[in-house]
Amino acid sequence: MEKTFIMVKPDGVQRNLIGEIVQRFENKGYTLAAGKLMNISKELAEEHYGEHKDKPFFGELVSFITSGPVFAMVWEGEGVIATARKMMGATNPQDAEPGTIRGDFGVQVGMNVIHGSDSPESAEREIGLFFNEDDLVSYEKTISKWV
Ligand code: RTP
Ligand code: MG
Repeated sequence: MEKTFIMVKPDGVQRNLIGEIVQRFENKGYTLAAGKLMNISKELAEEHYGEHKDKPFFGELVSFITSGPVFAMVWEGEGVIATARKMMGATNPQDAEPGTIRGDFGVQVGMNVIHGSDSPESAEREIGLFFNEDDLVSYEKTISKWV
């Protein structure tokens, strides 16, 4: 089954949005496969956001994502990679539609509450950076046939 890496960023944790965000993915019909509250090291942050290493905001991005605990998760379900991106909304919360997570909870591009993998390749890479294979729990929800 398709899996994606989702992370509540330090601003989301500080603002008590872990429950809200988990709830949205549960309500949608996706299944939580793994989750942990953790601090990200500078090394992991630089690796995770490696594609942005030459961007002017890279330093700020790494310092923000390491500034406090994040809640890292793996969510599973049909089309979850692309659908999670829609649920998150545009990168800049001021461009994100109301009803999306960033549209409902964010203001600044540098503090946009949530991260989600942007492709199947990113999802596989990011899940591997944050979780071991045996952290992922595989189970069937009896409600699945109704979603
Ligand atoms: P993310 O990787 O965090 O899920 O966000 P994204 O795919 O929507 O956006 P991406 O282009 O990957 O950018 C990664 C993060 O960098 C910060 N950013 N700051 N100051 C700026 O102009 C700027 N542009 C991007 C954002 O926090 C974005 O989430
Ligand atoms: Mg990205």
